[in-house]
Amino acid sequence: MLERRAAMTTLLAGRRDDLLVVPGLGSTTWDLAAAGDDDRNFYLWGAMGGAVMIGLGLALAKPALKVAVITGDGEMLMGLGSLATVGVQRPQNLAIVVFDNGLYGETGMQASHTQSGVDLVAVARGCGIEHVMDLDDEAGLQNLAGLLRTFERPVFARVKIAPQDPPRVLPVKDGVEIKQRVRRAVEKIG
Ligand SMILES: Cc1ncc(C[n+]2csc(CCOP(=O)(O)OP(=O)(O)O)c2C)c(N)n1
Ligand SMILES: [Mg+2]
Repeated sequence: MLERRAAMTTLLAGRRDDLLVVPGLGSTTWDLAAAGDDDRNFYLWGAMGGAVMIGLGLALAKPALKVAVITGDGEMLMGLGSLATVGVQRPQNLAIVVFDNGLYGETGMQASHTQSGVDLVAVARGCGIEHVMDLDDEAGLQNLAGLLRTFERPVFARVKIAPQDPPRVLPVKDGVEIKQRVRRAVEKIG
């Protein structure tokens, strides 16, 4: 199992270039802010279940970007149907990374369905996402970090995350400001 803050830092270490990140609401947003604030971070403060759809829209609208949705298992479970749409649309520039702690962490560590046998990697594969990864160690994480800079077809990765609740690092909360920052970043990339 991996520590969430270290995992996020590893995934974003080095040059990000054209990589836009859409975190899920709650813990992955705090993890992303802790790894370093950046205009290329499209923080979601709400919209549980919407991260993959938002990432898909960005990826389709801006083919020059690479978009990584990095979300939690609870958030992914709420938006499970989005994986079917990704499987059908096959965006070449969308990667989905799920930090799976088997918990609804932000709301008090209640057990999620991934603790009871729901296999998100199998769901993604069943939806037609061919490039899937299931990882729980540093080597796998390094591999995924490299892939996030180079992938050219949809990717789904489940990252097994230890049940921790580190102190929150809160990014900017104003929705208009977040939107404008991301727009600025996207315009720079092309
Ligand atoms: C529609 C909706 N239902 C419930 C919530 C409350 N809520 C916020 S975060 C969260 C848990 C998210 O769990 P997960 O995505 O696994 O993230 P973790 O904190 O475990 O990394 C819940 C239930 C919400 N914000 N919106
Ligand atoms: Mg979780």
